[in-house]
Amino acid sequence: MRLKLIVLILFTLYQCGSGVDKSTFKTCSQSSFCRRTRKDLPGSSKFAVLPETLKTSDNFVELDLINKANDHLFILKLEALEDNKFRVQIDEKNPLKPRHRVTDVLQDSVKSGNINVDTQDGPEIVFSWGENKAVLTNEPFRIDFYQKDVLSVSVNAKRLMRFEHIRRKSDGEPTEDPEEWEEMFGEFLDSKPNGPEAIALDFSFPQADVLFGIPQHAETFVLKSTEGDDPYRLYNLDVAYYELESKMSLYGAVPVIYGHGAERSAGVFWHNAAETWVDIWDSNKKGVSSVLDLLTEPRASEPPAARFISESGIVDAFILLGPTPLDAFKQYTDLTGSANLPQLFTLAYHQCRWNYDNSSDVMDVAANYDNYDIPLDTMWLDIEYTDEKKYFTWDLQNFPDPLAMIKNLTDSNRHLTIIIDPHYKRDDSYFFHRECEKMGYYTKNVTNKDYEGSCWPGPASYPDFFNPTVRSYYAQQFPVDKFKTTTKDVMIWNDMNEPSVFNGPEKTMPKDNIHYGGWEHRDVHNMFGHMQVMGTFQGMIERDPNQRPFILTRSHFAGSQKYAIVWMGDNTAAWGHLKNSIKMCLSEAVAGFSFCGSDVGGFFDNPEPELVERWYQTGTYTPFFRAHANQDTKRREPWLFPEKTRLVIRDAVRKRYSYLPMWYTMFYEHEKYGLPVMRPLLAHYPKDKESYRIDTQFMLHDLLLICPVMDEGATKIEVYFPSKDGQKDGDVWFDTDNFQKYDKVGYETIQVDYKKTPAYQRGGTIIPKKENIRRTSTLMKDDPYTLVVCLDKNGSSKGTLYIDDEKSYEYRKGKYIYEQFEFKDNALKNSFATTPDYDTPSTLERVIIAGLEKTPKSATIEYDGKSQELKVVSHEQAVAIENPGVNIAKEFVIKLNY
Ligand code: MIG
Repeated sequence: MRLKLIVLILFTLYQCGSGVDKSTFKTCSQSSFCRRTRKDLPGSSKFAVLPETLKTSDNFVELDLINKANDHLFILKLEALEDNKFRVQIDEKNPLKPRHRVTDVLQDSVKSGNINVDTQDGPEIVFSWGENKAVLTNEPFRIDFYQKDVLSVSVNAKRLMRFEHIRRKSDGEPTEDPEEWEEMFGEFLDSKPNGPEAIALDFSFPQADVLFGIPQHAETFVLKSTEGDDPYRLYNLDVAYYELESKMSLYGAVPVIYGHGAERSAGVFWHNAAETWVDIWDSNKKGVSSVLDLLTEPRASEPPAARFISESGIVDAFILLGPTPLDAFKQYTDLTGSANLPQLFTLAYHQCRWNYDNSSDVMDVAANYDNYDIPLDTMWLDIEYTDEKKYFTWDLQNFPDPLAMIKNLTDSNRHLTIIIDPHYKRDDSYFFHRECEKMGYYTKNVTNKDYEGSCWPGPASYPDFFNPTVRSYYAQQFPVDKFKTTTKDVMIWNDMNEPSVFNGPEKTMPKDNIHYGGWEHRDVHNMFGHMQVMGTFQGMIERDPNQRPFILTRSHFAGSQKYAIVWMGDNTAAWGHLKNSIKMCLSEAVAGFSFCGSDVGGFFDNPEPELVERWYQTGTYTPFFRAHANQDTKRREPWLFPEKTRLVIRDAVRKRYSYLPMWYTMFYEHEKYGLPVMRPLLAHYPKDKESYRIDTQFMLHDLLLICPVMDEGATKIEVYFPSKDGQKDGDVWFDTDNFQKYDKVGYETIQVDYKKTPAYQRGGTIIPKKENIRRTSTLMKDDPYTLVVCLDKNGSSKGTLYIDDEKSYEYRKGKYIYEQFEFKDNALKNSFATTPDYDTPSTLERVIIAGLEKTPKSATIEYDGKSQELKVVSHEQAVAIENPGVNIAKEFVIKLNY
């Protein structure tokens, strides 16, 4: 009883108020290492390279680096990597004890290549690899990276490097900050047994106008200057009621940043999992923004720059030299991986709520989707399905027969996703706890006892997912002979894995907790969730080796995209949060997380119908499309709204389903090529400076330009059509609703009634769709395809289509169809890079062509040596070639007849 009360109080505190509780979380000045590092000012650096120590091997070079203020020695290791990448590592030469190095993030395929030493006498050493050059200045230490002779990234140009060597307290080295050896935050003591061990380094981007990246923040896509403000923080935290336009940390932390300008993009991946703060100096090349700017002297032009400040670990920075934005994004996924092709149904529509109360609630909601003719693929269960928040158990009162309930869903081709959190109830009657305690699987506190925190179940402990044995033990819980109340169709949601600890400092684990290998939580905090999702992934593979796992995770780090997808956590039902969801997903996408979305409708509070309508319409075009709501909100399934709203929701969801072949193809290409699915405009229009700061529009691949309506009461919006050359040369665009053509660059006012979501297909592309919408995506598997051909200014276009069994790993053995389409000289042709090795009954049902100058009289299809006349139906702004009927995996040509 007492326990329930405490949980209730904590919970109420958590839920109360509708604003973030800033006092729960540190500012930079409340964090000793951030505070003292921030006192370093640009100017002089104490670090110098000792050129006579140069050691070369085939794949890397090493040099000693000295801190002239105290003669402490470091090793600088330089490695050239394939495809315009470079790695810079700095560690102590003779550390008192080893410093933490991140593992479990980099792809095995990351290999160093040949590096040449071009010059080594004099004040500089010049290295080259491929088309690139690195110029190392010995004193003060600095490295300039040139891509094809263009200076693209400079390291330590602002002279802000800091490297606190590990020391003994008894050595009494001079202190810079009273809290170097022990730190208080409110009532929380951080014992800091290693003392000060922070590192910092700055990176300048001479070619850039804007910087972006380092999710997860509720901020604009383009990063803002941090002068006079706190740095952006990367420290995974559970922040309820998070505010917009804030540099505070949220649930995920991905330390990759990009600089972009008209000629070039470059990036830096800061491979460090400790708490990190990032200072931003933005470009002062930007235009005049106020009268004051006109009156004041312009500052000397300094390129945009970023300083990474981490509490511990080593300097391990990957320099990504682009030169295009897409090159840089690809270089990042070369290092950290790209998402596996998801099962197709996961790209369809999901319904969640905290909570569906019992089995009949779940089944009723699913049935109502059928009654109201709205497609749905997945129902979700939040924490209340468990027996007293003991994960891997069920509340058998409310869910008396989970298998029957799951069967009810799967019989109608649906799935269930359930939540599994990383905190485990300290209850001796709970097998998972008993076993973890007995086997020593829990994360330890500073006195090396099992760490005990508080979360949903009350007193709880946290498996040490960093330990491979613990991960295997956790993974073993998933197979259905163990987790008997589930089936192989059940997917997994990992929440609260920052980790969230109700009674911990900043609502997370103390930094002096101890993980596998003796590392402090401080060293690895940002990876805790990453290690859990590795375990979940392993468990789902052990459950069914031939089914692609689907995992939603709240906490994430660089590389988590290989295992799980992400969302924006506890957003609010407010217009600003709708807009924010696009900005945040764009930042996630360039940091490897293409499969991303926000709680449709907003988690906290009750949305007005109009907001719900606009959120669903936006959700049509965001990769992860899930409605979700907090416990104390009104029920808000689509049929609980007025009919108008319900029909808007229905249209939005059905539109999503019509585009599923495109989504699936994009995600196949994401796995194959490592490029984001959701893209900022600058990815394709790098020279268009106006487009850089636009983060309320986005592109899907290079196919669609999406301009969702995200303002209350809007009757029109300003759509920006980007330019290819930074001036007047643009693409042509076709409104996806009616194929109206826009051949223009710049802003255009578009009228939007409540039904309208401006979305434009780029001229020059071909998009595969399915137009018979059914109750679930699985039912549409063998349905026929429609190809939407939008012509460019030369009357041609290209596209792709990917098909497989939508579920298994057979595609890795070649069981798939990957098809190219090309329209030119009045004919549409397909071709296959590899012979299709998957049988599909799907045919081609229709070809829509927009942008033709004249309407053809008819069309002729040729395949299998036969030819057949086809009917062409003329619509206002496009023509439709009806029923070609050819199997989609056959080679064909369709010619237009005039
Ligand atoms: O502290 O599981 O972001 O989606 O409904 C709240 C209950 C815990 C936070 C997640 C939210 C989920 C909720 N969880």
